[in-house]
Amino acid sequence: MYSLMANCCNWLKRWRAPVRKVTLIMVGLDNAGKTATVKGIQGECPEDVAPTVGFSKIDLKQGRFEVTIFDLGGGKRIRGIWKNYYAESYGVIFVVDSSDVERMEETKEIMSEVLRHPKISGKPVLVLANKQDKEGALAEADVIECLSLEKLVNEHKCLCQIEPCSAIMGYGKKIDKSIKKGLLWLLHIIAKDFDALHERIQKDTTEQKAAEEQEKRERAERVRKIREERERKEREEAEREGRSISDEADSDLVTGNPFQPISTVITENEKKIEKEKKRQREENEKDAIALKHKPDQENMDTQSLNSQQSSDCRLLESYKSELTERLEHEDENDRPVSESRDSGDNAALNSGVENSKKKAKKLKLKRSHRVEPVTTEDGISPNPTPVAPLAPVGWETPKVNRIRKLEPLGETHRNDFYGKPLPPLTIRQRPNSDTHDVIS
Ligand code: G3D
Ligand code: MG
Repeated sequence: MYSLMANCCNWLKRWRAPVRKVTLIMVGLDNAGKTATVKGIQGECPEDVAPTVGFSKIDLKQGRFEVTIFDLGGGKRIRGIWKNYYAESYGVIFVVDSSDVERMEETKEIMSEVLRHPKISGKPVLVLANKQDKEGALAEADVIECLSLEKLVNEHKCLCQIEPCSAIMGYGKKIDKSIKKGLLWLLHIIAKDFDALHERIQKDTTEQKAAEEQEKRERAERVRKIREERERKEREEAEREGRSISDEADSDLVTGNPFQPISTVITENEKKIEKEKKRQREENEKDAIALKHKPDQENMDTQSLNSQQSSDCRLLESYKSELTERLEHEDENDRPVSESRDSGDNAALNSGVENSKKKAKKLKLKRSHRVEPVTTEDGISPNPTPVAPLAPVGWETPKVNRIRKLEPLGETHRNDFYGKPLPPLTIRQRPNSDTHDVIS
């Protein structure tokens, strides 16, 4: 009855105990049987295993423990990574190939190296004397002797247990009992001193992280210095070869930060445009100055242009004079024959008696449209006799002989004086003239 109650209390204690996460490392020489062992623990067949590159990790649950085992590669070149896992490790599983007597010395050295590391010393160690199924395998006592195990563990204050086993004997529930026994022993020792171990591991991992950060910074600094040195050498080389530094500046522009605020980009563009405008203004001014000092040939061209304009003026004047002549001629025709003979007298006084009021009114209306006669410079005298139809001013007509009756500009007359159709009226814009139409 008493023992039953004690068992119940123990069960309750275990049930109420918190889940503990424990990390273990599995180390030893290559080919010792580490991967085969973890596979067997995990429940996989340990027969077909490949050499471990780096490390492999398994997670398993054992009682109130959540166990993580790091199976670290045992090759000579990879052993350097072991120390990165020491800080977080609660205990060590050291696998020995008991059948490989030749490598016992090497095994001893490696074990010594591991146990004397400050992050391992004082932690529990499980030694698995593996491959006991093989012929010629060293027994437990021989392994202890070959490795000077007692001395080592005492030196480094590590609690130790050695288990002769065979990893390929079975896996899962049928795993070699020695392996299972050894694992339980290790977890038991860890559980006994868990708080102290946990505190140490926390401290060690914090220190290790700080050291890693420091190393990272130092590495970055080393890389920066190497890069600076390389760039300095490249610059010196470029200077020796005579390459310009502006090329490097251009390359800086290209490799500059492309993500700039839009306001900066707009301001820069505006400055560029302003600069370009200024440059163009200066060029125009230069051109204007150069034109002033051009040779006489251009002056001659200008003179010919002016003469052309004066010719147009003369043409216009002749047109005006012709128009005046025509109007006067029409007036004379409208007058009575007696008056037309005596044109020198004051016709207005006499005609008031002889002509009707209607006639006078018509004459007045016509004279209101008259233009004062102008004597042309080239001596062309207006010819009152209608000979040929007048071409519109602006056409290349050298001489005006006859002016047809002036008509309102709004009306388009298709026929000339003789009833022949006229070409369409074109309006020529004179150079430097504000008016669009010479006639207007
Ligand atoms: P390692 O991880 O420590 O490097 P492995 O070693 O687990 O890869 O095993 C290396 C070789 O030893 C494997 O054989 C494996 O089958 C074998 N081995 C592991 N444990 C035992 C054991 O207990 N007995 C015997 N007889 N052999 C074992 P291969 O041929 O695959 O290289
Ligand atoms: Mg392996």
